[in-house]
Amino acid sequence: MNMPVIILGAGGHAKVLIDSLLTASAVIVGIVDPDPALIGVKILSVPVLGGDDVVNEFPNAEILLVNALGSIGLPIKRKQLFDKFRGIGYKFVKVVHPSAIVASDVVLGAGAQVMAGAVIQTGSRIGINSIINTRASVDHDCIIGDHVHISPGVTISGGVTVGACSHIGTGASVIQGISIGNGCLVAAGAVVTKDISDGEKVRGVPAREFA
Ligand code: JB3
Repeated sequence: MNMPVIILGAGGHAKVLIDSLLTASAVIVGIVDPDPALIGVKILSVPVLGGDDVVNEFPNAEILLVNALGSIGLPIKRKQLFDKFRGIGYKFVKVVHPSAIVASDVVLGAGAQVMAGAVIQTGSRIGINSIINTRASVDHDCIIGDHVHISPGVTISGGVTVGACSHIGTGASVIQGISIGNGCLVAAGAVVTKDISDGEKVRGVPAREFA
């Protein structure tokens, strides 16, 4: 990474991303966050500079962005933030923690984030702005769509498809060959053994739909 970066958001996910970026010797200019009470606060030595308007002070050809807004449900706000800045020409950097194992042929979309201890096996593709969180495992030939959050400790077996804007909760498991639609929510700890349609929410073992 040879351009300085700005971090969008000053919460828990930001802290983890900053740690990863500092490990990779990235130059971090600062953090932006809408909460005025955070101005001047430092996260791992990186200061909060102000709100999102601060980004506009940096030409989009001279800075890269990191979307540090996480999500505990559907990643709608995270997608909106990404789209807002991408729409005015800013680029999002991929973040891959040095301890992650990513097979050589894996394709990571713009702004994809692969956190510590994650494993992504050969033949897989990760969409733009998606998170493969701490110690999650995505096995061979999986297609993970755009703006997806694969939470910590998730296990996804081979040949699984996850549609755009879906959230797979902490510790969930998905057996081989399953297709999960767009905008789906898989609750923490669920075991998915059947395909899931667009917009469906499932939980439990085996996973079943809930309202
Ligand atoms: O489970 C794990 C390992 N990580 C979770 C992550 C995936 O999602 C984490 O525990 C949290 O549940 C969540 O992380 P996140 O988004 O960092 O949550 P939180 O600690 O609540 O911080 C969100 C920050 O984003 C707050 O400081 C908000 O003010 C800020 N924020 C909200 N909207 C925004 C915007 N920042 C910017 N720049 N722009 C916005 O529009």
